[in-house]
Amino acid sequence: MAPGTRTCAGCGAVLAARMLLKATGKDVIVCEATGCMEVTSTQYPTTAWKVPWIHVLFENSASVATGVKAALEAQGNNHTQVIAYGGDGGMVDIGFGAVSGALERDDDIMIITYDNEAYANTGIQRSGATPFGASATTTPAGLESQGKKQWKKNIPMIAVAHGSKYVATASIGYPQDLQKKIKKAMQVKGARYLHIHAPCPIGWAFDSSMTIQVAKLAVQTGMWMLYEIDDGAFKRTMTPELKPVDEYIKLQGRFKHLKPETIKIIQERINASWKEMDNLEKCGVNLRTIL
Ligand SMILES: Cc1ncc(C[n+]2csc(CCOP(=O)(O)OP(=O)(O)O)c2C)c(N)n1
Repeated sequence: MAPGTRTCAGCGAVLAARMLLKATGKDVIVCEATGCMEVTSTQYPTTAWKVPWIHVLFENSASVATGVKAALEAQGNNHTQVIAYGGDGGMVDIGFGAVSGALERDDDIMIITYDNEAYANTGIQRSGATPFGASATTTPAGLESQGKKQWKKNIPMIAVAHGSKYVATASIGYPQDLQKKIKKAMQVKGARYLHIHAPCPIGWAFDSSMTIQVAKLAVQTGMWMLYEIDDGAFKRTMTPELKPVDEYIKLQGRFKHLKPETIKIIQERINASWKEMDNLEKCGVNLRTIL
């Protein structure tokens, strides 16, 4: 990824792309859905991508990646990694049918979501990955609405339920963990799924100097949990002593309307998931087998 993109100051998504490519090296083809990382990186006739990159529709990056992989195989090329890449709107919602198809067929591609928790480039509309309570332009906080009413959609677990051999969550706040997971995923044949949490200063309303701090706090409070599911075996890759979620929430304008009782609901949900993850690790259930 070349410097000089037109991303906003403090953009987490461009860091995700940079960290990803540092881990993969140059023998990759990226098939990217429309979204922030496309509009900011490829103003005609320039490009910030130093690897082959294809702009595809909002809804079909995984299908295009499958086709590219098939074409490479027909040419006898079995070394180039093909990546289906997109934001949460493109991968978790509108392109999810294509993602699901590739996972179910076990196509030999890496499917990667950079998750800025909104349809950011079109004006911060809520997506399936927007967290509960967050204000977005389609779930605004005000007298009639208290932000998003639903919880964040859990695509990593849905990917495992498709039988994916390697699924992981990552964060731009922890680059080494992220890159280790990318490298590991590259060794696996079949459809692999990685979900990278990438804070967005504009959409989440925090100062652009705080992107990494916000990313780290998401993990340290349990709002975003780092784990991998390797051949069905679930393992957290970071188990911090969880800080109160308020420390994460209070930094962001999208949550500023939340009342203490709503923050309590979020905290309880985090505590419950964390406990279930403890149980999952202790009992050693194979998720590929049971889901
Ligand atoms: C079928 C279709 N619907 C809507 C759009 C308009 N559109 C382009 S990008 C985008 C939002 C992308 O959101 P996301 O995938 O989360 O990526 P981000 O912008 O946050 O990086 C939308 C709604 C489109 N290009 N195609």
